[in-house]
Amino acid sequence: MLLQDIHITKVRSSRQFQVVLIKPSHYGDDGYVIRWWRTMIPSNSLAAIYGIVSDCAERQVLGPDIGFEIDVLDETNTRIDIPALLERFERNGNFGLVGLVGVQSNQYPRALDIARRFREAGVPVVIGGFHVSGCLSMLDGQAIGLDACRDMGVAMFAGEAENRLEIVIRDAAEGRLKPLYNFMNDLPGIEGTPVPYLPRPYVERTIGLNSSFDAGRGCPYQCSFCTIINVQGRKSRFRSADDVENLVRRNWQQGITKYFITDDNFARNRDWEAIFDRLIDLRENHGIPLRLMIQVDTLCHKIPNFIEKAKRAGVTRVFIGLENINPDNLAAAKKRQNKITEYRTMLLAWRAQHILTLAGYILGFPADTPDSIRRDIAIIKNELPVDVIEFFCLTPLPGSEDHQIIWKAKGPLHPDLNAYDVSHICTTHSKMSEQQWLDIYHEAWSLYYSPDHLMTLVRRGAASGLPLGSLIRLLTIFSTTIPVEKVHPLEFGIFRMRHPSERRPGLKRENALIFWPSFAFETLRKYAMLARTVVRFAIIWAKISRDPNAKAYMDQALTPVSDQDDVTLDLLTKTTGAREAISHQKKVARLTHAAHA
Ligand code: B12
Ligand code: SF4
Repeated sequence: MLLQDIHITKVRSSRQFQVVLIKPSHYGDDGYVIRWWRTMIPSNSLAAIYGIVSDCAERQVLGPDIGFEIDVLDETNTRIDIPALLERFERNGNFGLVGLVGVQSNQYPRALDIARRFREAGVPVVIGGFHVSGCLSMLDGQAIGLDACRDMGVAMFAGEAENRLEIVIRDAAEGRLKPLYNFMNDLPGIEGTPVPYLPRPYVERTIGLNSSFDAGRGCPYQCSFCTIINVQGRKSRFRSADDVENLVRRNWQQGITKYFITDDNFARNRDWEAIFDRLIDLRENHGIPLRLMIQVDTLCHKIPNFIEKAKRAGVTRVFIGLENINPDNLAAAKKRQNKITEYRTMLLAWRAQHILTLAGYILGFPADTPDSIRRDIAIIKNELPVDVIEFFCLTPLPGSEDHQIIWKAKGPLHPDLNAYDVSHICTTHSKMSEQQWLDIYHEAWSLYYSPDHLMTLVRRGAASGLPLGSLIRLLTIFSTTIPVEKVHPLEFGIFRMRHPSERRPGLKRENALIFWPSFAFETLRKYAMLARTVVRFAIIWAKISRDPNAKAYMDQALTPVSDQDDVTLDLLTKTTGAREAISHQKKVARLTHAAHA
């Protein structure tokens, strides 16, 4: 999108402080920024910072004579036209601030490339997000790459911006930005703070008008690959039901009713019930047709009423951190709260409410080998009633305990932060070479999304009364993104865009006469592949809708949980960890029974 198309929020006054909020993307394997015409999921980090900046503007934090102009640019769906932005800053005497928002480790190199151009022109720049916060929380204050900010004069912000952003804005307006704002030891309460919000023109850049909010932050568990607990803490902090109602009503006024609630684990949000109750009220008594996607853990079904209330609140899709089916791997990652013996009960409980399940599955835990991964995927396909699986490579993300351990031991870590996107290999594995690990990651997608299993997934969906259109849309995206676009489905969008100016510095700039024809050819090739998949699904859909017995379909995965599962299911018998888990469970049951006898 060019600058003239950008919707700019203005709070008018005689002098304007310009705020440009940029959520950087990262470079793909071809060296070009990953950018789409439209994306699937909005950036909640941008919505959160926009909400806070617009609150600062309304409160006139720079005094009554200074207004605000706020731009929001999500690079995954918007081209950052740096020359045009620089011209506008120049016309305003560089009175303003560029905020690089929600910058993850894989986005850090791109963020620095953007920052460099603004800093060369003397525009104040501040960077925030998980890379800076995670590194300052777990490393020595310089690693990894933080000195690049200091060298360029980019201010770093670690921690959360609620009640703090105005300090940065005032410093920028007075031309005295500090090198570092570190609030890591002082996480704010978020109840009553400005809520995440984006005006509709920005939301329209995502397909299906989806907005987002984080209802809470923090998770009580201690998974060693997790960055969240070291950045947002382990204590549950949450927005109140009033906050949530406020943001739902504001969005309703602009015709937006679909949300991704980005809490990593909404089931552990201490106020989940009050929030669900309010959403239920808004849906059932005030006619707001809410549709939600949430993220939960594998024990959420044990919380009384959680799944039932999720359904009534409008949840249509749930993302579950399944991570692995081998208890040895889960124990190695300190994810002992994941009990494989509960997986089927939990998945069937969501299915009973006709809610689609998407599970994250990590490849590269210590006990994994290419063969064990193939075996585990076959077990999942046959025995777990899950709809969509997303595979990730186990990655020591900066900010996690795993990363800290390797970094302290000076162990193997990929030197290019751009690779930390959980689809690349960033460290070594004791049982697989880097190539074997990468190969099995790619093979995993084709094993799960094989033509026969896609058919089975739709059959199961039809038998369980799942929304078939929605299921088929998800399966189309998840089965094609890796082979067609070579990016992870969570980074997917419609129509991959490219511009010669967006190639990573240091890589050769392609001649326009070669660049544009090859871009056109590549696009046609990809859409031909996509069309084939769409036709395949149309045939599956037609077949299943015409089948009078579709509702009666049954297989092992859909079979209700039984006492015999621990002797009949491969899930519970094929690994030593699973057998031990079962024998431990039986021992506990025996002892509990004896104690009550
Ligand atoms: C929702 C989500 C997504 C969504 C949307 C992205 C988004 N940022 O909204 C989607 C599905 C697209 C996504 C994708 C990916 N994600 Co993600 N995602 C999340 C998640 C669960 C929540 C984000 C959120 O809403 N946070 C709440 C906001 C308010 O917090 P925040 O962004 O940190 O912002 C606060 C502060 O950092 C600070 N701040 C931030 N920016 C700025 C800027 C300025 C100027 C200032 C002053 C302050 C400031 O103030 C903000 C308000 O308090 C986080 C985990 C988490 N709990 O944050 C992972 C997380 C950010 N994702 C992560 C990863 C790795 C990815 C992917 C690469 C991998 C993948 N395939 O999933 C892709 C990348 C694609 C992309 N383009 O983003 C990692 C990043 C770790 C790291 N060290 O890099 C995280 C931390 C999860 C994890 N596994 O550890 N993600
Ligand atoms: S359950 Fe999720 S958010 Fe909580 S510690 Fe584990 S990975 Fe992190």
